[in-house]
Amino acid sequence: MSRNNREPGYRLERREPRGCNSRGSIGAARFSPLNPHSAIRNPKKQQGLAIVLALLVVALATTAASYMVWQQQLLIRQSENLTALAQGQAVARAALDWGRLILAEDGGQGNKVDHLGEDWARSLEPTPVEGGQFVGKISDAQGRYNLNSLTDRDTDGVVFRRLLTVLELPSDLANAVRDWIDADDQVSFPGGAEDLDYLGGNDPYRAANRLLIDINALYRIKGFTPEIVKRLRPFVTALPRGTPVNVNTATAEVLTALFEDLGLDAAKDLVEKREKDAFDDLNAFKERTKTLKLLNPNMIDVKSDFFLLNAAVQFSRTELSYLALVQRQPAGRPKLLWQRQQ
Ligand SMILES: [Ca+2]
Ligand SMILES: [Ca+2]
Repeated sequence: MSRNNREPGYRLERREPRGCNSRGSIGAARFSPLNPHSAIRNPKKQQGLAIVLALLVVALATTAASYMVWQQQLLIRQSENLTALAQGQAVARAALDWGRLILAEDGGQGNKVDHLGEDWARSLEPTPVEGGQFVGKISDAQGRYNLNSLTDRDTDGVVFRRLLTVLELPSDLANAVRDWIDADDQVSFPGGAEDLDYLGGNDPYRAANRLLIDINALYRIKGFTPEIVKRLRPFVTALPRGTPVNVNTATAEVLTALFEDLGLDAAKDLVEKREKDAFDDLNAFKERTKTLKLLNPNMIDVKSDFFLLNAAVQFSRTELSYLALVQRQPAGRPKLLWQRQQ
């Protein structure tokens, strides 16, 4: 038979399988895990492949299990945090209620005077509760200068200007605050500012022309920088109406602002003596300061209607701090004007 006449299957019957030697064994160089025939024909290689696959499965299973455990721990931690937050908020509300009760008790005794020797002024020591603790503090908001008094009681701004001077700040800022609060658009001189001053900037806005709700509004008033607000903040407040300063709770700086000729050192002496012997009424205060020139008799009192309540709560990993402003009522618990988390 000629070479060209051979039938197509002739060479296949004779040819040795690829990768086999003459005795039919499989060459190592030809082994491939993708070639099932090669593994099937070598038990050792098959065993190795199985081990590799088993290790791979174990590794994947371990990774999946670890991920699931991590996810579960995350959910448990989130759940614990939410529970601690809810418990902390409940304790903080209870602490603020405690403050209102203390103030109601003080006000219910025919209250004629508020001073720092009274029960409400004592800070509540850290008090343990199950899973945490809280502290509480009441402070007299009228121990500070109320900026809203610029449209009521301190209408000429003489006391506020003096306070600014005592704090080494520009006294003209007083007119800018008064213009921001007062209803008209007449610019006070010097230092005042109304709509036209605020509409010309890159971020135009108008003067509020109403009482301040929050000290942070100072940032929008002409002339106030973050440094000035920071310096002023411990000595001022914003209450819903004009109020006198309680001379029994005012700081030395605020007391100095009430007089034309009281120096800061003399005011500190006054505060020191006051701590041992509070002013029972305005006459007692006037008697003790009779050699000094009071700037505005409408700006002094010996009792207060507005108080700040602070409650700090630590519960598990959660720490919360709340500040609230309350107004004492003729009877019952003081009215909550606002509260916020700090
Ligand atoms: Ca009192
Ligand atoms: Ca105005």
